[in-house]
Amino acid sequence: MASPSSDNSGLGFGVRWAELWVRSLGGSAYGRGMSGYRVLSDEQVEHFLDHGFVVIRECFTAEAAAELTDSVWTRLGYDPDDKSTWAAPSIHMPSHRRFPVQEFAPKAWDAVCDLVGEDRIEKPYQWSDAFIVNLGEGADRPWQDASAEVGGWHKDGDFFRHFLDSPEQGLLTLVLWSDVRHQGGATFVAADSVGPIARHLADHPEGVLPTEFPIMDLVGQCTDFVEATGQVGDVYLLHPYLLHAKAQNVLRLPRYITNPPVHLTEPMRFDREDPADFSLIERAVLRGLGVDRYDFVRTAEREAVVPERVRRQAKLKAEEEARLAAN
Ligand SMILES: O=C(O)CCC(=O)C(=O)O
Ligand SMILES: [Fe+2]
Repeated sequence: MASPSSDNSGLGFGVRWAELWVRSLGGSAYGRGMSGYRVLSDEQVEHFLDHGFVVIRECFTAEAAAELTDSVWTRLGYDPDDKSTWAAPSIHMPSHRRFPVQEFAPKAWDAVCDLVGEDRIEKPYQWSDAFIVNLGEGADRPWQDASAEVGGWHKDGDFFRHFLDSPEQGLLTLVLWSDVRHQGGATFVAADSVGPIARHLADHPEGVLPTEFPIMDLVGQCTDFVEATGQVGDVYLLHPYLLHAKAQNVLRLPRYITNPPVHLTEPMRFDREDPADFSLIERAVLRGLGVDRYDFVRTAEREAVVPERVRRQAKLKAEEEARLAAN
């Protein structure tokens, strides 16, 4: 019996040649790997569908991060060497600078394209220096592992009424601007929350306001909890439905992340003619609902919500600008 490698005629040879050719391109940037994706491996795709997230390591250097994080202490008005000046345990800072992800972190950009589809990403797709700094959240109590019982679980998107197909938050992203260690102020992720959220949104075609999710009931259905640790430059790309919570920072090592959403150019679709057109985000929702297709019919208008965060961050920004000017 001829082995596949000895088959130099017809399809076998052609397939092998194509594989070598694609490999020589690195399976990214110029062409797609055999999996059909720019950077995601088949294992990462399966991980995303099973656990709702993937980690893309080393998307930018520590030096590139430092250029943006260097001014954090001036902006905060705290002394990095004197913890007694760290007035707030965690701070959601406003943004001063925005920059294109495609140039700053091309690997992360390619992975977002793999998950969402490049033409479905609202442009410009930018990140910023709106750091979420965790200096010592819950440092006054003993460490608790991730579970449904720790506080703070939420779904991101405080600025719109949520529907099953909402385009406002197409992907949740955790960009690590510092090393993030176990017990050092990471983010907890409920990795099996796509199903509960998908069912809740499918049951509510009239939409759900950000404050209206029955969070304890939803997170109570979850058992797969992850602490999103990593190194500076790592990027967690998470399904927009994933419930998550700020973890304690009992180590009191300064932790900086950002959580920029990806906006979609159009609502998600769960009834596409050709199943190959479903994005991985849409496939994860269908898997969560346990169906191959779903005809979602919205029964209320989309609605923007202006969260209190906007006013708070405008005030913080003015204070930060005054400190930067005085420095
Ligand atoms: O600080 C964190 O780890 C999470 C923050 C977060 O989830 C948010 O601001 O929406
Ligand atoms: Fe969040």
